[in-house]
Order: sequence, then structure tokens, then C-alpha cells
Amino acid sequence: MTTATKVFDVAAIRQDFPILHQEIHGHPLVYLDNAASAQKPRQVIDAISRFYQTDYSNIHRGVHALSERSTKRYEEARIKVQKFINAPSAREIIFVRGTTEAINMVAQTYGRKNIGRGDEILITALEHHSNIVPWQMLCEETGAKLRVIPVDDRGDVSNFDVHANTKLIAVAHISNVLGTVLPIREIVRRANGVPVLVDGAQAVPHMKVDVEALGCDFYCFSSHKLFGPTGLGVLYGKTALLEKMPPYQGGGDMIASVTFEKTTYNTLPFKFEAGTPDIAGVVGLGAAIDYVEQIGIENIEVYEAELLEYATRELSQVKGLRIVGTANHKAGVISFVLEGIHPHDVGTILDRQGIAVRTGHHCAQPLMDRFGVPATTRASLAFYNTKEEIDALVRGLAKVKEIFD
Ligand code: 7TS
Repeated sequence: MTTATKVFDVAAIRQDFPILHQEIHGHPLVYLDNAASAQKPRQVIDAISRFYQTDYSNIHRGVHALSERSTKRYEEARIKVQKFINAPSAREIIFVRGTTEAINMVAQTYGRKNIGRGDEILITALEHHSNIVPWQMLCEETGAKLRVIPVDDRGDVSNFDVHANTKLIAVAHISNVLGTVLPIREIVRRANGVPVLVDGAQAVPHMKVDVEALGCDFYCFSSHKLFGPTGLGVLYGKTALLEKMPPYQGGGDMIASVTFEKTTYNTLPFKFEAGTPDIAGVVGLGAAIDYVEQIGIENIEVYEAELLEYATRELSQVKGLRIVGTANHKAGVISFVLEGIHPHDVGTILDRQGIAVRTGHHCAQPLMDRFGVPATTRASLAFYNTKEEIDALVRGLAKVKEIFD
């Protein structure tokens, strides 16, 4: 394979995404807000619709045919997730509401049980709020301390010095603002046995993730960024850790037996899935994984790298534009500031031209402070984006500048 385009028919792929074929304010939609959430292919929308029309019922209960079918579909999707991230066992795949809930769950179960006064939780300066605040809450509750590894001017993070009192390391796999890909294997190596949680919200849709090869202890991601439905995410955890963790929520499905005197808990992964889960969502996530695998995550990675290189080159030529985040190993996220123009104005004028980008602090306020900007404009790529759309963004920015000149 010499170039991604040989194996990758972006025009055909775009046909799978109904939402992309519309006009916004009289212009063709250019959707460059994929880091916030990705669009859904017909295959996912249809799978959910079909499931509700033919197989739907509650799961893990009842002997009737629909319940059995629903349970089968739900558990098959769990195995798809397991294989997709190469987890050793499906028992290690826990369905939650999203990355945010996955991190909160680890903080409230593993964290409360194992982290106390005088201990330290290590994070980096480029984390999303959802990988900062749950740890701050835990620190407040337990008397533990948060230590933050700095980020350099390019957006790289190094110096993962682990102290004797470091009890947990929680790091993003890819920064949602800078696009930096963090060296997880190296971090795990340096952790020297201290559990490592990886916030993979921005990684799973864009690169091959193999939790065994990474060696991390927990890995979290959201379905909606992986072209699947909203309100659903995954926590992967190593069996040995999950088994020792208390349940997160109590309720139906997570129990083995209940009396008023004593309740015993279900086995993994059900111990952590109290109540009726997002059954159709899980089926939809399974369809999203099938879809991504049919294209090939490696092909996606190659195509997006090419697109990122093109976008970086083109945007760098826009006068007065400064890209925030220039790490060597980057994924398809480009944050930038335009001299003298507030990002909200940039975003609004781009929207008038049908171009969707995100502006603001991207739920990473400490990172904005680090780079001395109140906000940025962010274009974030997916495999259905094209060079023509990058050209439209560049033209859109010329218009922004024209208005402000
Ligand atoms: N971690 C990272 C690195 C993220 O980028 C996000 C969401 C989350 C966690 C939280 O995911 P959720 O699905 O639980 O909400 N990031 C963004 C973003 O960049 N713009 O909108 C949401």
C-alpha cells in the first residue's frame, strides 16, 4: 500500500452517512467537529431501528424468545468490543454511559478503596475535565493529592516520574485539544506496576487500540465518538483489579442474591451494570465496530494522517493563524488561534458558510491557561472528511479575516 487513497474510497464512504448530504445556511455541510461527536453511518442507524422492530426486549431475564434474542445481541456486541480493543476476556468489558462515567466509576470504586491520605494521583496537563474533576473529587474526599505532569510548548508530555506514593496514573491517549498521541506503553513501563488508566475517548475512533499491547489497567471510551449511538461507553479493566473493586451502583442485574440481611454481587462484568442498560445502544455500537472494521482501522489511520498533514500545511499558510499543538506524533485534531479575532467569532462566521468547528476551551481549561489563550478554534477530522473540505475551511477563514479587516 503506497497511499491510503488506493484502498480508501472516501466518496463511497460518504454515501453511508446521510447527515453529511445537506446544506447549512445555503452551503454544503462541512463537518469538522468530530472530536466532540462523530456522525453515524446508515449501517448503525439501521441496526438500531431493525433491533427495535424485530428483537427488542429486556435482557438477562425471562425465558421468552425476544429476551433471549436481545440478550444474545447485547452479549455479542460485548465480544465485538473485546476483540476490537484486544481485551483478553469479555468479562473485562463493562458498558457504561460514556468515558466520563467510566472514569468516575474507577475513581469511586477503585479509587475510594485503594487511595488515601498522603497518596498521589498522577495526571497530565492536557487532560479533558472528565479526567481531572473525578480525581479532584476523590482527593477532596480522601486527602490524596493530584500531581500534574507538565506539557511542553509543542504539546508533548514527558517526565513521567512515578513516586513511592503514586497510587494511580490517569492519562489521555490522545489530547482532544492538541491532538498529541501520548506514549502509553512507555508510561505503563515507567509506572512499574502502579495502575494506569487511559482515557481513550479520542483514540479509539482513529487508531488501532490494543489494550494488551499497551499494558494499561483501565481503558475508557465513548460510543458516540466511534460512530455509534450516544449515552454509551466502555470501561475495560483487568480482571484482577475489577474483581477486587466494590460495585459502583446497586440495583437489578448486579446481584447474585438479595436478602434484607445481606446481598451478594454478580460476577464480572454484570457486577458493574446495575439496572436496564442501553440495550439498543450496545447493539448500535456493535454495528459501528463492524462498520469501522469493514473499512479497516489501519486504513483509517493512514487516510487521516494524510488529511492531517494536508490540513496542517494549508492552515499554516493562513496569515495570522497559529496552530496550538505541534507534537511529532499527532492525530487529526487542529486547534488554532487567528490573530486579533475571537474564536467564537471565527466559529460563527464559519458556521454561516456551512462549516462546523468547535470553539471554546474544549473542556480543558487548565490547558488553555498553559498555552495562554482563553479559547481556540478546533477542526477535528474523521475518515469521511476530504481535502476539498479542508480547502473550504481555508476559504472560510479568508472570509472571516475579510470581515474583520
Ligand atoms: N476524554 C476526552 C479526551 C474527550 O475528548 C472527551 C470528550 C471526554 C473524555 C468525555 O467524553 P464523554 O463522551 O463522556 O462526554 N471530548 C469532547 C470534545 O473535545 N468536545 O466535546 C466533547
